[in-house]
Amino acid sequence: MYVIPFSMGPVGSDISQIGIEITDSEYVVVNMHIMTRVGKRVIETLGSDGEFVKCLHTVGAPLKAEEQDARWPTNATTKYIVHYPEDRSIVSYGSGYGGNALLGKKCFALRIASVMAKEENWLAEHMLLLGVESPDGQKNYLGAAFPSACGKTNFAMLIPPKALNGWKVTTVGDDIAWIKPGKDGRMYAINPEAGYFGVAPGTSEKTNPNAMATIAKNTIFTNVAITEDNDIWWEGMTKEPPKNLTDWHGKKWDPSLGKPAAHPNARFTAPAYQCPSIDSEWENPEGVLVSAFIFGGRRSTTIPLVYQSSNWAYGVYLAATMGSETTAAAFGEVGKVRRDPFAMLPFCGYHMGDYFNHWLQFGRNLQAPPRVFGVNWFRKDAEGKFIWPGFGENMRILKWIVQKIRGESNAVESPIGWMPTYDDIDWKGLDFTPEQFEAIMSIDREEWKAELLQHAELFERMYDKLPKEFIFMRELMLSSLWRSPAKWKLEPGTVLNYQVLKVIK
Ligand code: TSX
Ligand code: MN
Repeated sequence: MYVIPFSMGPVGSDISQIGIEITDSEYVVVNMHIMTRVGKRVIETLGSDGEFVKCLHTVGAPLKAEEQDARWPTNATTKYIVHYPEDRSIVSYGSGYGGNALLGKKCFALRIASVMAKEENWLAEHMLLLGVESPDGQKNYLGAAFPSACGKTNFAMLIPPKALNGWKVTTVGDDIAWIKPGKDGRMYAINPEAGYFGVAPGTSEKTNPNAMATIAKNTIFTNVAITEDNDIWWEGMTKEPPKNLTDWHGKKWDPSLGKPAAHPNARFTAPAYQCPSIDSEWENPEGVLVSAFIFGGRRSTTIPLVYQSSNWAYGVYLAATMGSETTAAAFGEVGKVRRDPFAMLPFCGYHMGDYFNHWLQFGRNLQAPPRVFGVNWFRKDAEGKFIWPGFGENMRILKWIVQKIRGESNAVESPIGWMPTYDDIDWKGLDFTPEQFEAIMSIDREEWKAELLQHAELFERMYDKLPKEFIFMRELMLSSLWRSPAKWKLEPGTVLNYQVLKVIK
């Protein structure tokens, strides 16, 4: 067995927490050394209060030879991933899969930490953290939560289009944020991790050049395909697969069988500091000041490209009702909206209703709660084609968001919150027409009535603990929808009647 003392967060930071994992897996040892801060310096910090999260992991009892999986370092048929928030411990049996074996990540930094956070008045969130710098050198940090398969790592490492000269995005984290209130009544966040455990398929020079640079060395690849010259490959890395691949099972890959060469959930484990866009403050023990949250899912209809909630409570509502359309047949019916509140459904260590109340109260206690935005990069046209180019072009939306929180950009009131008009977005270097903008921003009354019915369905499932604010916010939205045009549109240049308030710093 191996004993791994690790710190989630910079060693010695007030926001950081310590864990000790005992495991029988070498795979876990090497991955933990990249994903967390490991070693003697962790044990030395432990002295102050002696508190740590106890993590026990085994891949389990060996199976008969014919039952063995060729690649995954797991041996058992039954898995038990058990969390004990009361005594801050985790026991994981029978799985070598990252989320079940690298116990600092989902088990500790989200499931156990979310319980600690509730008790101690902070937040442990399934969020990326990024910095946005404008040409004048001003910088804002944002947290963003998306369900899986929405491109969180790509967004965290976004490279702005050339035409948006001088705008820069920096990466603090791509998966988890721990957020504490500062003495100044604002929110400060750290990335408790030290590396990226990213999904490999789909990652390429086109979709995420910063990730490709990050994984150029010192990286562990899990369940990828191997090329003739012992390099790695996965679906989406290049347009055409190289010849003579070895698949993730270690067998010669036959493309004619229609099966992927790399496992769809193949991973890279890479040190965060190798990312070209890593933020200068990413290891600041005080954390970074968070001025906004972004929430979004994969939705082909209904949800507009971007909108801002009118206040904190609506922001919590927006995040609580977030959903994503299923893309893989493995998750049941394709194209159905699955609600994933705050992208935390699999990761919250206690009742979701209590969690919503914690968020509502957390914002109420702050002098200046962050602004809250909803986004949807995935709306489709009548032909089923994505309307929005996405990826680096998302910088145009980020620019509007950041200027909005600074009091430098405009918005109009819609039935669901504040929205930019066509004229409020910087279109330099992109051919995107007002008609396309309307197609991606309009609010369809019938679609939204159906949406709100689904919210009611979600609320029913947690009825006894649901914040009563949600009932009234839903009701208010419903009545504004009923009384607005059937197809609510943004009229460019004609409805700019809302005064922009300068935020007092
Ligand atoms: O990560 C994505 N982002 C965020 C990037 C910062 N993806 C990939 C999702 C799977 C992990 C996206 N896919 C995004 C996006 O903004 N948008 C889309 C949809 C899309 C896909 C392809 C094209 C346009 C939109 N265009 C062409 O392929 C040419
Ligand atoms: Mn995640």
